[in-house]
Amino acid sequence: MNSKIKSISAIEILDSRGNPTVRSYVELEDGTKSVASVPSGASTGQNEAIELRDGDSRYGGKGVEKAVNNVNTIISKALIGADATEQKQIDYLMIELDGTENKSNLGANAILGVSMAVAKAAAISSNIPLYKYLGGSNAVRIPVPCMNVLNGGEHADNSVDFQEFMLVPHGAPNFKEGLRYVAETFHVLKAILKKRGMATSVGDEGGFAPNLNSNEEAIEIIIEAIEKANYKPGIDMSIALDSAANSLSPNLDGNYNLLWSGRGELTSDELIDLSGEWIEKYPIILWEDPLAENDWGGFSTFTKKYGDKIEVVGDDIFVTNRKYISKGIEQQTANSALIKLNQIGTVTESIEAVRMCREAGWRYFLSHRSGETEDTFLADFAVAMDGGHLKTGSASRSERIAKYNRLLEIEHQLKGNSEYRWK
Ligand code: 2PG
Ligand code: MG
Repeated sequence: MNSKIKSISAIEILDSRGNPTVRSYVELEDGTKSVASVPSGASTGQNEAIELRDGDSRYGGKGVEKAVNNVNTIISKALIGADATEQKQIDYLMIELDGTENKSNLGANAILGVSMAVAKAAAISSNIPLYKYLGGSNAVRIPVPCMNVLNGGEHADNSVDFQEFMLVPHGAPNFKEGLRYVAETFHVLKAILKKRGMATSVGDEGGFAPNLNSNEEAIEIIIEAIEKANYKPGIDMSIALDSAANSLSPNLDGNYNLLWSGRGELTSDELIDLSGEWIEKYPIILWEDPLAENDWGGFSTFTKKYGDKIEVVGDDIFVTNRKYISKGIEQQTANSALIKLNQIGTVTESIEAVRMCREAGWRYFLSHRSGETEDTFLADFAVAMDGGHLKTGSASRSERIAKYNRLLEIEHQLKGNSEYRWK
């Protein structure tokens, strides 16, 4: 095995929304070849690492030829000869090469594709599955699949305020069964919507996107589906929400507008109280971005009130960045952080964010993006990070299913040595 990097290159491909993204290739001296593709978000936090886009006439300005070119020239030149097993060294070399705080120079899309492809190449060359290569021999826990069956907000053109309504099969005995629980419920939900004459077309993450009168109606229809599928709400499976509250708050502060629910304008405190009523009433187990990214005070109040009952996850507020996660830990802003590889831009920094959460006694929730590809890196990464849960969309759209299928494969390969538990 000679794990020295022989060549690095990239091309422009399309993501699941038909927008350009970066695909990177790494070849090692021993002949190992790997490929990785970069995801892309729609409801992004202000402080995310920068996706470099061309801003010219191609693809409405969304082309990534500049990022591709940065891989093919600057990054490739700097990394040839480096040992692919030195992930941290390679990632920090790219960070240094970029020289900015948000990777705006080379582009987080350029850097992440290489970072992921390097990890894959090192795993292949070492003849170890990626999840074990990144997580060690104790990486045996398959995450509970939080399946986003109903889409709203910026991920669909319907009249639902919250972005994601997820099914969480924490009562299943293993991943295979958990996936079956939620996929069956997804089909029952479709039948219910159909029967009511509602749309069964899907949003960006593969969940249904019907027009509904309120967030409560969305939750209630999902509970009905759980029961009709013969599962017990709160016992076999619960509900997780991502309000993606940035999209409810034009100034990203303490003022909200639940446009579609007919609630009108709400202050941060009013929204927190309303959320509390729903937490009382419904089997909600996790709530992501219940408030907007600049509403740090609201987040802390929310966590103080409900953090002992549910997992409170910060996504846009922390952007997988240790700078913001550490502030959150200090101020008890939440009790969990969403981890998205492309929000920070390297595998190493994502691992460091996970480690920071773990050391603080926080949970961390591994996540895809709404714009995805067929790359299954996330599935292996989630097992490696041992976080106990992940979200990677619904039971439709192959870019989502690919990750679930990879998790089925990992569980199968572990031959009864795998674990499956919510906490
Ligand atoms: C989110 C994500 C993923 P996006 O808000 O958590 O579900 O959406 O990738 O559009 O930021
Ligand atoms: Mg989110």
